[in-house]
Amino acid sequence: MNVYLDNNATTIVDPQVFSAMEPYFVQKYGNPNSLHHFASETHPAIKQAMEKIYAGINSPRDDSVIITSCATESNNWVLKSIYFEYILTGKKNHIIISEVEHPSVISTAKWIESMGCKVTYLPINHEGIVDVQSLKDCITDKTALVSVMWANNETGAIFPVEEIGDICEEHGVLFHTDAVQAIGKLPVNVQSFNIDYLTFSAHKFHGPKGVGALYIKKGKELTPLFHGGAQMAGHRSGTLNVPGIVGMGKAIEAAVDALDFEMTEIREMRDDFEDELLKISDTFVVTPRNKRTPNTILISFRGIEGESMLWDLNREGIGASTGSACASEDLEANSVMEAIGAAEDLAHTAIRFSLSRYTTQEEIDHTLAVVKKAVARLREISSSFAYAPEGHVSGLDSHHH
Ligand code: C6P
Repeated sequence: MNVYLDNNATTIVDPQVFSAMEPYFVQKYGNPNSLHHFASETHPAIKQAMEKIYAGINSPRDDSVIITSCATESNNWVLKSIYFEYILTGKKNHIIISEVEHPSVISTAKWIESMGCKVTYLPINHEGIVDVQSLKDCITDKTALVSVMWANNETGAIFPVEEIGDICEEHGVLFHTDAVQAIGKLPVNVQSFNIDYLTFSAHKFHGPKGVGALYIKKGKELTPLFHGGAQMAGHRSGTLNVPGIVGMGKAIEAAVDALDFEMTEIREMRDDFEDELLKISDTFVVTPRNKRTPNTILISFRGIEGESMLWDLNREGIGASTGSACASEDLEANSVMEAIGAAEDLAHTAIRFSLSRYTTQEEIDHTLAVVKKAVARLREISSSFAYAPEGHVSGLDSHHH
């Protein structure tokens, strides 16, 4: 049985999305900016898809949604523009991000730091949630940008974006949020909070890979990352990715339609799965369920190296991860667990299970059986489990049974 439980890394393309995209490869391939009849086949499709994308985040038409190639591009664009507009010009000298942002934010911030800008990395608390007080303590009128994700990809922790947006507004500071893990899992409405920029990516909600977007509030325009033929109103040049944009439109429409299902049925399936996992002795989950996206579990199994567990799961057809997919090759401790201050032996034992609307109960039952078998086998051969001292301080609440 094949079980895919790595939906925070990427998702299966919804078959309806694939059907919507299919005509735009071989049958309808005109450049939508051309003037002939080939273009008139693709131009309306772009228009319709863009309407769906605006509607998906409830963006007013006066604001901009710019299609990019991925969330990494959107995140780079915001931070680098802020560098060019505010830091390089000397208008401001400081940006703030959280210490558990995706690498596409952290690495870009580190580059900006290397160019002489002050960067503050906000800590997370024992529940894995960014600490708002520390933002209040460090924000000043010299701060150009705050960039804090809506939901964390590893733990699913939902960050207080409403409060952060308010604090930014009070100080006249721009606010960017990476909402990659929020779309399709939580209601996302750019008008409900003070948000200047919002990043999202189609392949995280059953759309195609290679298509992302950046929402930009009216009046908060950025320096283009790509100069050229002035597509996307000059914000992002390059021939439009017609099938990709059509796919993203269909995918966000379907994701919004399925949101209730995600927040009830998938949440319930996740909760039951988690209850069963926590019955295994010496297991730990950091972020409380009601403060998490409905599909995600990051769980530590004391004494079991995360990679060994993945190997046992994979042999039985199950795909999960030890944290984010892009960090999975370095065999380092889970970065969120480290940020929380978990003992190293626990930070190395975290496994992320992320469900989707395609996950079935049968798949979860199979996974549970395999996890139980793997835990027994791996603890049997684990020296760190055997020698962990009684009452070992981990920095986490334990669930002993
Ligand atoms: N996180 C994960 O396994 P791209 O690939 O550029 O469309 O998305 C990057 C990205 C940005 N922000 C967040 C919060 C993300 O979760 C991701 C992708 C994957 O967690 C791969 S590292």
